[in-house]
Amino acid sequence: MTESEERSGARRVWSAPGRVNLIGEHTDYNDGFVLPIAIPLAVTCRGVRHADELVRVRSRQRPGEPVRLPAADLAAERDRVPGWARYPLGVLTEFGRRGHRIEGLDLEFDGDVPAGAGLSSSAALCCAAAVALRDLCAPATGDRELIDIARAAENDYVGAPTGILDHAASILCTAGHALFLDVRAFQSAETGGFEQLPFDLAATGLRLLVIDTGQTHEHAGGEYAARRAECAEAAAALGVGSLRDIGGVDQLTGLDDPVLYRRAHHVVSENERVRRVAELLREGADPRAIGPLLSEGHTSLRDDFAVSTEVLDTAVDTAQEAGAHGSRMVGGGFGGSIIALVDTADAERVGSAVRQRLAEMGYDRSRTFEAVAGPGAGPVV
Ligand code: GAF
Repeated sequence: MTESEERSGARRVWSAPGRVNLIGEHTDYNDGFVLPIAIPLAVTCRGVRHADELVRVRSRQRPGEPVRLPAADLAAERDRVPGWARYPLGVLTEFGRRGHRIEGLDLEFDGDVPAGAGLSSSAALCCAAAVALRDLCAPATGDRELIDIARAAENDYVGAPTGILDHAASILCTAGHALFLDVRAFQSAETGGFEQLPFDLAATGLRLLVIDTGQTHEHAGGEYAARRAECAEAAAALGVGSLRDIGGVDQLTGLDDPVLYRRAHHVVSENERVRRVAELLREGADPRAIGPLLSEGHTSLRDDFAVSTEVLDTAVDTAQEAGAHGSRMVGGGFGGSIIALVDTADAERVGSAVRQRLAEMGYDRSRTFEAVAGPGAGPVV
């Protein structure tokens, strides 16, 4: 922004999308593989710098909860700011901690990624703030650092112990592609570690439906952290740094604890599924071939990782019975959304069969939309 724009108060707008993960759940914090696409739901940030030292953040979804405080007090005031504002303020704090001068900012957020739906609304909020802050205050910040800033904001300021899947998806995804991310390779080098794989379902008469069940979840809750701890315990029992180091489920035989065995079995088999789906997309196979792998992923999340719910299981079973090629819960679990890979001709029927079944279970506010792989975060031109 030029000095005259700053004086005239011209605002600019940035946008960061939510995501669905085609496959690869609970693998990111185990140094493994994930395969998300950006969805057409996003958080926008309208921002401008000011000459004073106050930070102001507002959300159109929380009109009664604006925050206004001196930039120097961001860390100290953390417990007094409303929950939603901790995401952008965490990003500001993290930029400041890394030596950037953060002061005199006015940021207004808006968005349509439903909260608690497993579609990464919190990472979209962090990433919208992160790309705005980069352009307003720290233009040399690269994508890798932006992802790390957004993750650190969520882990340290908000207190949700997530991995990097959601932030990486929001920053790195590109339209028409699925993002194949090797988390270990990405985090241990300055370049590489990811690949954009063509993902154009319409061309083959397919659609990816997202059905938000209306059963909401929270990651700051204890179950997500408990699964992380169990994975770390399983890796330690196997004598490896992380479950990524286990090449196949046949190498789990030394793991005697039945719960740790199941957790590790999910992660190791899920990494294998991600690689197989990536390979199918890379070689241009008919995307119907990925359907059974998606459904296997759900069974593994339900039986081995124990993060599904009766509502999610019923939605997935109903989609499969109604003719989906594959279906699974997405995100961390304990509620949220499912995806279903369907022939275009079956989309309406599958969507309404699931919605009707959910309504019978008392979830009458479910919603369905089509996920077309969209662009990642950046300025809105
Ligand atoms: C949540 C987390 F934020 C991600 O880091 C990831 O672990 C996901 O759950 C499960 O794959 O979205």
